Amino acid sequence: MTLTETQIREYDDRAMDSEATATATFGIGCFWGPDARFGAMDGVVRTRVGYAGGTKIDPTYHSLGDHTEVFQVEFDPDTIPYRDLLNQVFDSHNPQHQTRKTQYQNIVFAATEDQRAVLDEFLTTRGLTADGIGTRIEQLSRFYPAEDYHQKYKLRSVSSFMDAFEAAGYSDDELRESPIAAKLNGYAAGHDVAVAEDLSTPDHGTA
Ligand code: MHO
Repeated sequence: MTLTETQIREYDDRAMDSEATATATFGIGCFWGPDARFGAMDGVVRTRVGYAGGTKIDPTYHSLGDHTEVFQVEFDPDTIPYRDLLNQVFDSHNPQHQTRKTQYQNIVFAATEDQRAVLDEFLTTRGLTADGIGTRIEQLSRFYPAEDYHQKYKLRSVSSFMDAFEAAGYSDDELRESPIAAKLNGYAAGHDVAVAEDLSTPDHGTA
């Protein structure tokens, strides 16, 4: 069976409110992959992809200016502490190296003083310092959400799931912000997800 529109709505109604989650933003290359991988993780409630780190106003995918592809996760810190996210991020790129193309640079945005303190402590345990690595460490000034077709990119290729969101009456904005969509996006990319609902094998037929 595939997910029903009722299951979609119920999952999202049960999910933790945005006021209760913390938010972290990272860039580690093309944003489609980490959007799916981090979305699949227990404790990650919402994800979205976008552009940040530059100065160009209202960047778009084809007119990115000096921005970088980034993904943003809203997470429950009691289930997945910021430190665990950092572990995943630093296991997924080489901090001693930086990509020349600004679009795909490795970048960690410390959103709060707390995040910055955890980051500095984390780097120390890895024998690294913020000043001594290729990875950019910055304050997030502004996050521009990417175009709809980049949001939940892997999920968009599974027509049975997309049909269910359409039946549930989800707009593109709602799909981007949907907690169950974050899980299904990870599932569609082949990651394990802890979702109680019985999921059919993703059918990558016509989208
Ligand atoms: N141009 C690459 C990466 C896309 S990513 C959103 C591709 O089409 O696979 O930069």
